[in-house]
Amino acid sequence: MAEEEIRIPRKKRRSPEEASVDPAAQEMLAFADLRGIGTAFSRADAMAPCNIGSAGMCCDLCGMGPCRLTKDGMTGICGATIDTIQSRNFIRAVAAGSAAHSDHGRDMAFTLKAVANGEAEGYTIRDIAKLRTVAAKYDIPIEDRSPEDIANDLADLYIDQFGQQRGTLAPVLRAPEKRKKIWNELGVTPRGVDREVVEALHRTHMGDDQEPAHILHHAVRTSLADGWGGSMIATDISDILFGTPAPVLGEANLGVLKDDMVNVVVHGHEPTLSQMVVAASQDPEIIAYAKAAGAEGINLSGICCTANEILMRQGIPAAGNFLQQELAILTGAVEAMVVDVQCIMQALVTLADEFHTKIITTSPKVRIKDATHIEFDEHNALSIAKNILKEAIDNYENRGEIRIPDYKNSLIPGFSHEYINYMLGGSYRASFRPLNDAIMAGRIRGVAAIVGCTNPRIQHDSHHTTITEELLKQDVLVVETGCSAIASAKMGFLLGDAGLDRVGPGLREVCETVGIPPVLHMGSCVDNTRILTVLTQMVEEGGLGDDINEVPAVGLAPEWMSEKALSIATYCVASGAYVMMGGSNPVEGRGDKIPDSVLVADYFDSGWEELYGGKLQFLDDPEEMIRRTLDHIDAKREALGLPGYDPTQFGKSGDARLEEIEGLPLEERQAALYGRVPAS
Ligand code: NFS
Ligand code: SF4
Repeated sequence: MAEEEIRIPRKKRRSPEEASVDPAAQEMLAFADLRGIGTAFSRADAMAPCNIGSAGMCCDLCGMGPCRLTKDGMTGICGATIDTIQSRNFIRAVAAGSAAHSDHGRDMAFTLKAVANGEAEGYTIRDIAKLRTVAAKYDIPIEDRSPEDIANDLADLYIDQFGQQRGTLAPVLRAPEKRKKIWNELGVTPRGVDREVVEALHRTHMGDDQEPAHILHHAVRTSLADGWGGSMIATDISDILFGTPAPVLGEANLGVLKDDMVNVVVHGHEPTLSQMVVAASQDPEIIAYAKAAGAEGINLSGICCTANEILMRQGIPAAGNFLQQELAILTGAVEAMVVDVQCIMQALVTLADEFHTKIITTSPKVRIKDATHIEFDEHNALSIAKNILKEAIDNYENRGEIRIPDYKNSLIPGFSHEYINYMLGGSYRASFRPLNDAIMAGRIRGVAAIVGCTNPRIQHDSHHTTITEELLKQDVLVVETGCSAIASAKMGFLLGDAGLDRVGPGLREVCETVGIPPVLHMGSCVDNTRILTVLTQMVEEGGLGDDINEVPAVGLAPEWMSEKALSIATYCVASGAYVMMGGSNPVEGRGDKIPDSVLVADYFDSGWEELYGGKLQFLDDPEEMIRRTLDHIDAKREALGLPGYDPTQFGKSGDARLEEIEGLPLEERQAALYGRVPAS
């Protein structure tokens, strides 16, 4: 096809300020430009996305193709229509995302099994209370049994969820009753994780399922095996082995790297490795080894979701989110970047070649050509972690010139659903009542979950922070995970007092009373299941409807890029949520002239809404996402018969009120505070 017909947009090279809103990232991008070093940002500028593929109009499922459907009414060589092709591409992405999350969950289950049998060096069961709570949900006996015995049974049950052929995935029982009924009636209740993923691949082999709605029906089932299966299992076991998160003080951005220490950055997703690297970095023998090499010690930090795992449990700083993996290396101060699985760019190895950084792959599933491979094995994890750190320390002497941007911000992460429950009600009456009440009274207008990746095709962090900033002003409580949470952390939204002057009056009252930041960091991407749990508990608490789709809440992934994000979006929609994704739209291309064709984008919207009460939209403009978020929240409030949003009612209490009356004479101040002057 001639190039004019493909209409490749010629993109210009962006300045560092256009590429990212983060000053630390800008500084590193300016340095990369100066040195002529390529990054994902410059490569995104140089390579326009294929506008056929990006709109979902390309099929490469068989050797007769790839077939590119560029005109209305065209089909593939086999006759496949555009809606069939888009649905097949979409379910394949969902299957890959679901597989990635779930395989992580499977490895966690094997680790739990090894720990229960005393075969995993260095690991213990840290949260026995959570172990007992989770086991009890599945009727695993807990009374008079050792944690190891309970863990052994739970590990067996969880391992079985992956290969289960019939019946219902065990964690599904934790969904609201009404939701489970919908899934059962529609036939999308997931059976076994592996079964749904394999079936998704089978159905999309050449010449199989070719009815878009039927394909997408199974996309829902596959995604539910992730959200209410593999991911939920991963979160449960991470908490049991490494502790359920509670607020800790942390820091985020490249400024957490230290000029006089051995900097080791862990990047990827699985806490099994990173937790052991944390333990090894505190070992006196390793610290002495680092000192002998002339460093002050070891400075550990994280990138991507592995950063979130150790940040929310140990307060280990986050060097940045997805798009900062290369930028960390550009500082010249990273002795080793230790990676496990997912979201790791191959470009790291070539980039590291320009500096002294060692890229160390550790997963038996992930190797990168020319990287150092030190294979991780949970049976002798601590020794392996120490070896990895020694490699990094040995590399300290090779460090050249360094440039660490002087930008970092403090944050308080660690808002697991258990902690939110506790913080609202205290230990004796832990409950979601105060949260529901605050929403019902209109102090909190609604809840937005802002999650997901950063994407070099969008100004880095800009959508996350624009949307977060505006929703907070509108009294929307924001919960975040993944790279989105790191974006907000860098902007200072994850601090108690620091963020409150940027928050609407009602939400501010709640934050001051409870003592929480206006944005709650709930963990990594697999921890999006914590958000499902919170929504379920809000429903069970009463007053906000009896299913997730009735709660005034939305989900946003404003800078998505990974297939996992599509799986998350789909299971959230199937759970009843309104989900908006920012950036590329994989179902943008439409076969509007094809007789009887189902428009996939419309099906995601009104079709899914009819079935699940949730819907999925792909939008470019963050302002539009904000507008739709508020409209949706207000519509849900109205449907519940709640008072309309009225911020003028609030803000007359707490710190704001004190500030306001501080300058007044004593009597007037007392009158303002107590409504009268107390008798002396
Ligand atoms: Ni989620 Fe985490 Fe980040 Fe996106 Fe990648 S790190 S699992 S996929 S890029 S949020
Ligand atoms: Fe083309 Fe059909 Fe093969 Fe896809 S499955 S590549 S549309 S012939």
